[in-house]
Amino acid sequence: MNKARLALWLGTLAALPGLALAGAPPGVTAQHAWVRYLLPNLPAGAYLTLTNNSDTPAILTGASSPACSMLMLHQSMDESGTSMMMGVSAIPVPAHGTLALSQGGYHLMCMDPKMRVGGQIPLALEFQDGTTLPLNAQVYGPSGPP
Ligand SMILES: [Cu+2]
Repeated sequence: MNKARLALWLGTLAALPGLALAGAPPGVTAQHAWVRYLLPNLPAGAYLTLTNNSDTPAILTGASSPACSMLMLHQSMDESGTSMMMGVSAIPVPAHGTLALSQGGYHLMCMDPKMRVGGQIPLALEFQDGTTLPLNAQVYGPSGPP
């Protein structure tokens, strides 16, 4: 399907009464999602790899989970030898590319985590185009995956 036809098709869908244009971002998948759980009163980092097989960049703009009071987009950086992290508003996944959310880089931060080691938690990743990618993340303790 070419771009004009795709736009026409999406427009037709959006015009149908009561049918919201949601669903997963086309061509975007998540792999190896996991959470490092420490203690209930400490934020838990969530990590995964995003693969974008589409022709356009996929811009991650938000995340949520019932296991977290907030699931924030974070970036770690080295500031003169000290590791810092800050909130970011967007994480781009390049067209036909992958992006690893990892320790020391982009990651998700789960505030007030409600989970147990060995379990799984559901996450929802929200993209700029209004699509949402649901996935499950495996919960590990401080040492992470084996
Ligand atoms: Cu963080």
